[in-house]
Amino acid sequence: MTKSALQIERAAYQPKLPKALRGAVKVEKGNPTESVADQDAIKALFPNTYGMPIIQFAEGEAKAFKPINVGVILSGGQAPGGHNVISGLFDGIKNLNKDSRLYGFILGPGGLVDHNYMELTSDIIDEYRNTGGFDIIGSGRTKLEAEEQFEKGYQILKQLDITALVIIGGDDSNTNACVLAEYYAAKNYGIQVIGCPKTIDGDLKNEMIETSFGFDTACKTYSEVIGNIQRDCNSARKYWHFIKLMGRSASHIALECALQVQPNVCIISEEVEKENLSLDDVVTSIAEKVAARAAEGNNFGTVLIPEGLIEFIPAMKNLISELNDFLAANAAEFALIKKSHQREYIISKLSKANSEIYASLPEGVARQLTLDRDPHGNVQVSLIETEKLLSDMVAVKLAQWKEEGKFVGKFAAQHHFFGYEGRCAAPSNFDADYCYSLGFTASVLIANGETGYMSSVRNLTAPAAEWIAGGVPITMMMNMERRHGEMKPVIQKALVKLDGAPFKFFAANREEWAIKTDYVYPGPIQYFGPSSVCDQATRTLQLEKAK
Ligand code: FBP
Repeated sequence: MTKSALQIERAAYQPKLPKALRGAVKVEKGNPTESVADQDAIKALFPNTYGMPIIQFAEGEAKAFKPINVGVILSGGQAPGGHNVISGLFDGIKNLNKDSRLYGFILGPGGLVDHNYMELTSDIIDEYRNTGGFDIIGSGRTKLEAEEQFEKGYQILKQLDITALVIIGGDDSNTNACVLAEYYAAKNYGIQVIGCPKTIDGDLKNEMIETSFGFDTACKTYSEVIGNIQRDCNSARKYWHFIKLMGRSASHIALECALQVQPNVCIISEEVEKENLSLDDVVTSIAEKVAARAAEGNNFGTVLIPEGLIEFIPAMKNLISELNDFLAANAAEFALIKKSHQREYIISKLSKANSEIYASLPEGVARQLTLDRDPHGNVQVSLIETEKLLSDMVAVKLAQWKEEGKFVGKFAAQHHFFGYEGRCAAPSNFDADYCYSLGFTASVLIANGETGYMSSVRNLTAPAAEWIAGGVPITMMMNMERRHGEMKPVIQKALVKLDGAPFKFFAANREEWAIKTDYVYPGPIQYFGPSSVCDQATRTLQLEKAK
């Protein structure tokens, strides 16, 4: 395999571990825990894995461990650092006993069900240390929920003498991990299941999980490119750039990028929902900024749009929710309707209010809303061109204002969607260290016989040596939500908190950023050089922790 100069240098990077993981480890257990909501329902569904204590590791005395065979799955969307979780896990189980073995299931949870696997030896692991991507074994979005899938998984685990499985994924995938842990515990199969918090979206977080891995690198990658666009737009002074950023539900990515680059406008979906704004309100607020800048002779700017926006506009949310239930219940009939008749068909089936909203949407967006849901029942918001929808509507509004004499400038838009550009970037030092620590932590949880836990590494704005490693019961993060028309136990998504420090900082500065051209150009991620440039956590984490 030909490698770039950076890849060659980067392969030699030794990720930093928390002090407690550098030698023998002692396990400290806290009090019993409760789920974040719907306690009775979650307790009834997870009788074997509910209420377990939080675990923290400290320096301890050396012990001998038998060799263990462990399986690993990469699940869901790619996020920088996944390979380091696997290398941390590999080094961790070899550290317990050099004869331990690691198996990777190919292309996500489907690999477990279909018995598609490979052994991950040290030669393979060494090729992937500190690299981006999930290509070592691939990823997938198969939802593990049927008993038949669990049993098929058990067959191959038993055959390979695997006694622990690590699922590296986001909220949906860790929900899978929890369901599987419960099932294997209930059956007494002797298989532990441990989760690791992955997602560039940053929405798998709570007190014990300060951030999901990949968020740091992805946001730094997008911020570099947005910074470049801002310099271009401040040079040419003729375009408004509408930039949609990934983040299926929460606006953490858009907010973090806004904190890094200081754009003219950044929409935060959670605020749109709270203020009960309509699509027209959002469009008007952008058009007002365009008009205000034009009045000062500045016919250029940047607008950051979170990918999930459409689902947070209350009227659109109702529409999507009815569409989800309708399409789940009538999938076969809908599949038979000709493409050219689908719009009319949907209009005729929805309730009056939703049917009117649906009918008012541009053709393309209406079609995008009926595309297949992902296996977890989510609308694939990455396929909805919100950046174009908003800029088209802003253009119409400004044309109207021009006639009324309220807009004196010119408006020309460029569109961008940043998502895939960052999901497989080479992990920043932060993600390289954090991921390696998460994987290593998973090995220690396994060594201590735990199941139904998520690997947790905290105190992340301190130097890595002071990070706190341990485990948090996955049931603690769960609540009941409607999916595919049914109530299901799922990990509660962490949305942007409007009373949290990152949003407050943004809100306090956004009016100034809107009118002034006060752009910040963060530049590319640096892997070598002063710690102030190479090892900084995200602005979100820094603001959240600066209490
Ligand atoms: P995960 O939640 O699985 O980490 O995926 C996040 C994400 O990158 C979202 O930001 C985006 O909406 C989605 O994946 C796109 O996934 P796909 O390419 O599978 O449609």
